[in-house]
Amino acid sequence: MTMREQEVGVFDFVLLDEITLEKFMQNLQKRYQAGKIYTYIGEVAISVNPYRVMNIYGNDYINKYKNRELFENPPHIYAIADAAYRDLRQQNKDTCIVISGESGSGKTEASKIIMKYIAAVTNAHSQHDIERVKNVLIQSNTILETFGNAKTNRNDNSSRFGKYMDIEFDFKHEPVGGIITNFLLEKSRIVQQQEGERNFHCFYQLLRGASDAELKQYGLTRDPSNYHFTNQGSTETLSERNDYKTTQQAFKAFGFSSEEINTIWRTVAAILQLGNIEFGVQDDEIVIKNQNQLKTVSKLLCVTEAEASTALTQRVIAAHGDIMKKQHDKSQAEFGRDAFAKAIYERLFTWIVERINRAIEVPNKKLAKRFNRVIGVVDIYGFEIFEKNSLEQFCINYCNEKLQQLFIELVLKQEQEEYQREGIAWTNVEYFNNQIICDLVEAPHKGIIAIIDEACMTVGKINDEMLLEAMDKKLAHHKHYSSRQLKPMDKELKHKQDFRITHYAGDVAYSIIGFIEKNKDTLYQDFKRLLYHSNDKIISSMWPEGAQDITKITKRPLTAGTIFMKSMSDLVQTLLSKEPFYIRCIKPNDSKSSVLFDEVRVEHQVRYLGLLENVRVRRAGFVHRQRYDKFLLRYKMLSQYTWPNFKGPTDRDGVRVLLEEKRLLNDCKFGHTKIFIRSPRTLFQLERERNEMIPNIIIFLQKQVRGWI
Ligand code: AOV
Ligand code: MG
Repeated sequence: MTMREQEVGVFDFVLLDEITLEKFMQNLQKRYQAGKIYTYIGEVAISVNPYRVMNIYGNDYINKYKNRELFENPPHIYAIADAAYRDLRQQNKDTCIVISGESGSGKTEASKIIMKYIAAVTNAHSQHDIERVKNVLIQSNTILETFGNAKTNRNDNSSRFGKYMDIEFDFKHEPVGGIITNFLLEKSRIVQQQEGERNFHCFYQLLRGASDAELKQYGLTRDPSNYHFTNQGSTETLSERNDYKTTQQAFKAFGFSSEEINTIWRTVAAILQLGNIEFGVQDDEIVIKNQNQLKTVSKLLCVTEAEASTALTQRVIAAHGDIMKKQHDKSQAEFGRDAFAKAIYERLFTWIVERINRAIEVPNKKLAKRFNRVIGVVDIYGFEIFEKNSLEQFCINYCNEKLQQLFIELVLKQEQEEYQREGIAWTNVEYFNNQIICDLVEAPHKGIIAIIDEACMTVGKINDEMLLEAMDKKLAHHKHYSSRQLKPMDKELKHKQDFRITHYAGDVAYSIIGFIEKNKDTLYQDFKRLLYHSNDKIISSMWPEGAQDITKITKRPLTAGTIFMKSMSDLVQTLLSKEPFYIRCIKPNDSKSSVLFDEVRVEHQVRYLGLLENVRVRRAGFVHRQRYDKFLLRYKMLSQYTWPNFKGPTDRDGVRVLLEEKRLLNDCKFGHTKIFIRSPRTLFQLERERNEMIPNIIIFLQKQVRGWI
């Protein structure tokens, strides 16, 4: 080990003397403490959240990494972004960058750093359109975070939706557009927040940032504790980077009209006001207790008070062609109000994403034809465990299983394929395959989602407990499933409604309560009709199905679980069609500290992310591989036979001659197009000798320029 390595550790885990968990942890900790937050495993970047502003993302760094090979500079996320962009350019391939890690590990920050890099390295002198696209790609994050992120107990700026973004390039490899796909927004947060958590950022931005006049227009006061939807968890002010003003500026950058901006904030206000509507019972009739509140909500949503009142207190049912009205009881009315609030927000969010997409889509047909390749960036919600875990966490954690599965498949497959393609023999490395957990969730008929769906489709009253019984029956023998009924002595399963999944990243106890309802995601038709008839054209456009004739609605909508499962499968297909790059994020501690390296927490993540296996796979094969021509170009000064130029027939022969002279042949294998080097020492020897030669080379070149040789 060199002096420098003793101080800052090795930059690539494959260079460790021994691949043990202990050595791995030592290296990670050493680097973290030396302020080196990135380390490689081959082409995979490990990133440890620094929880402080790092001075490593400026233009000087961008220039340093631009157009460079991974090993030419210290590890950095810019190097991965550059590799993805270089592959796209040089090999004309679609690429993608998959960022994974648990909640608060730094995925969203990483995705922003990548966007910033790609925007910076693409040609700065090109036409207006390209500048526009670059700007909006970056600005889109501001808007998405305002409406899709919230403070949780794990992360003050936690993504509560999944995001996949394609950045589209034309044949000159300039960005010409983009498209964002969003996955399942955690909308239950609108009506309920756990202790210490907040609603989506936009509510606080509006209350704290809008002018007095605006608030008056919306009938709002500044204090979030006045609103049921913002006073259940925490009402604290975060030192938010994005405030109301920044969001407004981002809207303008996208060319949102003032009408559109007005509708957005008015809708946010309407949701806050809707949450304060209270119901009572008078003479056996359901009534709205605070009529003033109703008046405000109606005004904000541009519907009549009478219609709003009807939709909130009764529903119209079509049975055998007849139309009947049925009064809600109090709990139905409250359920309806909450479902309505969640749905309004979800539609607003989807509308905003579509509106952003319209602004960044490849602008005209001519350009569309020239559009050529994409880089996809995946930033999802990270694996999370809370005090109470429900269907939302179940979906989020399942999504993380899927990405882990992809990593396992591709990182191993890629290696294997490369060795095969190049005609090199190798042995497999053992690893935990989480396919079994994916199956537990998604298998047709016997997976958890299928069992929940079956319960939701069953006519008659099936409650959550009955669903749990059905799950217990079908899954009793599954290694990764357990429940209180099956294991009465298990202390972690506190309630009889709890079941547990042993995820790749740890055990999570879910409460079955609410699963059926959340999966059905019922919203009374009455609300759809109400908003379809809103005088606000934008709001109305979000509810097209409100135009349907009630007697003709027969189709049962897909369940939330099935929609999510399908979107995950689509995402995986999309990623499989691209050349993947990985960033694996690690959370160093649970207290957002910039100095604490919690060994237990980190070790757990290193284990479940399969990082050690990743190093072994990388090592069992070869630490380094490079095309013959490139290899020769880099090291030809090391041999008199190859310097200044190799005169033999092929680059491959040149590489052989060079390695033979250096007595390194034993450590290398010759593939069809690439040279494979087994041990890091060989690579280091070559690099060291090259560094030593460089001064001589400079003198040589100077002499040559002056005509002395
Ligand atoms: P996440 O995306 O992985 O969680 P974030 O990217 O939101 O996590 O990171 C959480 C917080 O850590 C950020 O708000 C920053 O304060 C800090 N942080 C992360 N990366 C960096 C960095 N490179 N430099 C400085 N600070 C950083 V979640 O969305 O919860 O799964 O659903
Ligand atoms: Mg995030």
